[in-house]
Amino acid sequence: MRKIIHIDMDAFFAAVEQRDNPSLRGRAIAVGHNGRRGVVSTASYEARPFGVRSALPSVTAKRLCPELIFVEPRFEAYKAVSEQIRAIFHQYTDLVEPLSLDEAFLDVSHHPSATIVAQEIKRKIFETTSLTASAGVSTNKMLAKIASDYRKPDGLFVIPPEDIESFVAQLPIEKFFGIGEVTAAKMHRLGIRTGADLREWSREALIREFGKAGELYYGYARGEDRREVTPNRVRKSLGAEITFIDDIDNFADLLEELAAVRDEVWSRVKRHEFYGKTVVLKVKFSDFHQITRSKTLLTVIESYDTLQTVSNELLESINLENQKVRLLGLTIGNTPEPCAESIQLQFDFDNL
Ligand code: TTP
Ligand code: MG
Repeated sequence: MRKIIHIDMDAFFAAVEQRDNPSLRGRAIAVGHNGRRGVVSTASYEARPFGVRSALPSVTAKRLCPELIFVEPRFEAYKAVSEQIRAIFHQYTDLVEPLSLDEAFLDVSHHPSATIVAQEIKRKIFETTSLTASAGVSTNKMLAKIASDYRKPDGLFVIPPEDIESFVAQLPIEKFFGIGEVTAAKMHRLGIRTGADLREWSREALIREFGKAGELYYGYARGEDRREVTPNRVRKSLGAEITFIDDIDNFADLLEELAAVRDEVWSRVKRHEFYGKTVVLKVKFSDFHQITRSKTLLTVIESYDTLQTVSNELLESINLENQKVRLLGLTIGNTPEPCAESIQLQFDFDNL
C-alpha cells in the first residue's frame, strides 16, 4: 500500500504578501490587478468570509468587501518560496510531483510514518518561510488531495485505510479531486450527491454518462486511485541531511553521523543514476548558525570511496571548537552539460 502526502500552501500569494508587508497582516487582501478587467488571483483568509476568492472579477470582489486591499502580484517572490518548499520535500523523497507553485504530491511509502513526515514538512516550511501549509495523508493521490483541503488553513488530516470507505461515502461529490463544477452539476442532476450515491452506479453506467472519466469516478467511489506520483523536475542536486536529537560536540561522533548521511546519499545516487562533480557539506550549529563547505572535482563522483574522502575532508576543514552541531547535510550537485531534453523540461517546470 502506498503512502501519499499532498501539501498545499495556505492562501499562498496573499500569505507571502502579508509576510513581506506587516501592514497587510490581519487585513482582507486580494492579490491581483484592481482594474476593470482585473481578477483576483487569491484572497487572504480575512477576505474569504466576504466571498472573495480566486478568479473573481476584482470589481465584484470590491463590492463584496469594500475594505479589500488589492496587492499587485510578485511572481519572483512566490517562485522563491516555491523553490524553498520543494527543497524541503526532496529531503524526504525523490518522488515529488509539483502541481503548481504551492502544492505537490509526495510518495513516502518507504517511510515508517507518513504522518510524521507531513508534520515535519509543515514545521520545516514554517521555519524556513514563516508561512503555513496544509497537509493531507492517505493511500493515494485523490484522497491525499482531499485531505489537505479538509482542515485548511494550517491543517493536517489523515485518512487511514480503515476510514477510507466511510470517509468517501459521506463526501459531497464536488469535493472529489478532478470533479469540477460542470461534472458536479451533471451528477446532481443524476441524483448523485455523495460518494455513497456514486457507489451505487456500475462501471458501465458511469462510462456511458461520463466517457473515460467514468472509470476514474468508479474508483473514486471506492476510495481507489492508482495514479502514481510522477516527478517532473529535472534534478540539479541530490542530498540528505540529519538533525540530531542531542547536539553533538565531538568530531568522532560527527564522523560517524556523516557516514550515515553519506550512505543515504550514495544509495540515492545509485538509485537515480545521478552523478555530479560537487560535494557540499552543510553544518548547522546549536545556535542555528549554518555554514556550507564544498569541493568540486574534475570528474563526476562514481565511487563511494571518493565521496567518503571528500566529505571527510570537508568536515575536517570546519572549525568545530567550542561549537555543538545540530544538523549535518551532504549534497552532490553539478552534473555535466544537460541534454536538450532536460533543458526543455526545465523550461516547462519554470512556467508551472
Ligand atoms: P490555491 O492553492 O488554489 O489557493 P491558495 O493557496 O491561495 O489558498 P488555499 O489556502 O485555499 O490553498 O492556489 C495557489 C496560488 O495560485 C494562489 O495563491 C494564487 C494562484 N492562483 C491564481 O492565480 N488563480 C487561481 O484561479 C487559483 C485557483 C490560484
Ligand atoms: Mg494553496
